[in-house]
Amino acid sequence: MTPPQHKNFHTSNPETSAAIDRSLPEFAAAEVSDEDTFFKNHSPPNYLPEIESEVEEFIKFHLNRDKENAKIVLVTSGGTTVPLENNTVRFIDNFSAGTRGATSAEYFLESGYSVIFLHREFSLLPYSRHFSHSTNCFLDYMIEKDNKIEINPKFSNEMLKVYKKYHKAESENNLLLIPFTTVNQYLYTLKSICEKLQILQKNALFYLAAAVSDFFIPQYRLPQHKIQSSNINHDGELVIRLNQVPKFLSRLVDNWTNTRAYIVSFKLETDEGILIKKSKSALERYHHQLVIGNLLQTRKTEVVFVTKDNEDWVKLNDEEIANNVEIESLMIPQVIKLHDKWIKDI
Ligand code: 9Z3
Repeated sequence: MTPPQHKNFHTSNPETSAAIDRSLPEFAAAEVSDEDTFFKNHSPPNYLPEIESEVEEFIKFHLNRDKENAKIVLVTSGGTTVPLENNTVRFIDNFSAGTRGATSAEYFLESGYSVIFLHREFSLLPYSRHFSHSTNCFLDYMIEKDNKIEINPKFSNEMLKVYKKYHKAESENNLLLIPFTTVNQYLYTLKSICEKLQILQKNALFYLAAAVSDFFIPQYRLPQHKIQSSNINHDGELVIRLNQVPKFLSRLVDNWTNTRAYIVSFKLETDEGILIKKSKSALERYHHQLVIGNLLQTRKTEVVFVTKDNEDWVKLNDEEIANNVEIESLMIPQVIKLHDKWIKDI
């Protein structure tokens, strides 16, 4: 079976239709604390139907290949933006480069999972991450020889290793890249992919590593045009009011996914003293299977797996750190072990 050809979507430019759309009703200062209200009051990205059919095709392809054993993981990755204007000149963003998501996706692929990679456009991608965001210009990986361009022999061994893995994933149609930029695009696309994956039941795994904004400006309050520097108050300040992004995880667990799916969320903190407590309370609140806690400062060398009964730290030792071992190479086998146990027991 020939793998389907994927289209390229761009999510980073504001949708011009949305940018001039004032037809959305002026909602009475709606309390956007609830997920249903969010979806009622915000329009879906206009490219969503195309993404939905790509996702459907991808799932169909894998079910046709091996109905009983096809395992698909949805990996979310990178930060979401919060536009401050409808015709977006400025937006709020966060630190996430998508390292966790892109690296984890590679280890899932190596372990036989197919991956839907829902990522912030232009953040790190599986495989190309090894070269795309280095401090080298990509042309530094090349040399000119006899008026032809070649890979610099200095890098060719490393590149060949990565290329082989990339080529395997591509030629076997095991990796589907789906982009987002804004928090609205993220939530709509996430909901849609979750619903499509219900058919996989317990063979579906959700690995939610994206750093999703907690606050946003609802569409009914978003200024149409660029905020002017004259928009200041008496104290010379620009005041921006942000609403809370709905806690989508409860809907994801209770409604969007099949109750048999295995769901992993991440908890990010900066204060060591509250990491475990907050991870546990997320687990109790949303009733999913695993929370992986991490601190901003140490996220590349240690994480904690919090389940109903356990707290297990996964840490790189000094030798592993010196040898540039990626913590995801230890995390993903653990996640897979938990997913396998779930599949067996449920
Ligand atoms: C994470 O905690 C990820 O591990 C990181 C990865 C974002 C820290 P990088 O992209 O960083 O490798 O630079 N992701 C989840 C963060 C998050 O927003 N979690 C929510 C929360 O903490 C729950 S869904 O409240």
